[in-house]
Amino acid sequence: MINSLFSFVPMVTKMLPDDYVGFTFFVGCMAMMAASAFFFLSMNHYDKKWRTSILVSGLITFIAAVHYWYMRDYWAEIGESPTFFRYVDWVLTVPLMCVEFFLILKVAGAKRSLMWRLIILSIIMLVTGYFGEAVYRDQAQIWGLISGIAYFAIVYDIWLGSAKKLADTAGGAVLKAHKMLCWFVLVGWAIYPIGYMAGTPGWYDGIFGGLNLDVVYNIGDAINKIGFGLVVYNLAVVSSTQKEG
Ligand SMILES: *C/C=C(C)/C=C/C=C(C)/C=C/C1=C(C)CCCC1(C)C
Repeated sequence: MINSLFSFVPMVTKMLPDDYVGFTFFVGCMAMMAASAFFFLSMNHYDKKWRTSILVSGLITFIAAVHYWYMRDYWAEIGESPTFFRYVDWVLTVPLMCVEFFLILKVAGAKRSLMWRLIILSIIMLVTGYFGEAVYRDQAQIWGLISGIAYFAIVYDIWLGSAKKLADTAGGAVLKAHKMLCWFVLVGWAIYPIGYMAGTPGWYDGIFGGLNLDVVYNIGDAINKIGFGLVVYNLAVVSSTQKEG
């Protein structure tokens, strides 16, 4: 009775000093919140044409902050990997990262078809990953492979395909920002398959079995979501000051 009356009072659970999963959920949550405040508050300070790009940076970290809030609780209460919330978060934020490519390449005439192609590839990558991690765990290797092919299609498009051609046309600060985002996708996003291999059964057990899936994913999220946003933010800063000077 008392308990349900006071159910609005936040629950606090003990965190053990060697609970790296709990710790990275906690710090990740704070980092995502701080990054969101930063992006939202600075979105109006630069050239108007970058406003939507910085807004999307803030939305990515904000959506992640809310999911981290839940995942932190889920882990503390239930002590299991919050796979469902994790993939819901990704299915919302990764397509938004694809939108960022489109937004910065718009100055070079990027078409919506580029945006949709990247979005659809990212959704294939995530849905097949979810199948392997949560639904058909004994076939994790196959689903991981299909997911990896979609991932490489994204890498190809932005590094060598149509997105790269648009970035070349744009040149200058846009080309530089595009290159940085490409590096994030090639190196930063490659952290995720490592987490996947650490958390699912397969030929790779002997290599990545010692790592914790959630710790790897949490590190990947902090690097990629905040890093991506900062690249876009930096593009707005650089190209707004260039104009004045
Ligand atoms: C903010 C969240 C991001 C940037 C998440 C990215 C996730 C991936 C690039 C996941 C990729 C995967 C593979 C390439 C194969 C194994 C399954 C996944 C879904 C972990």
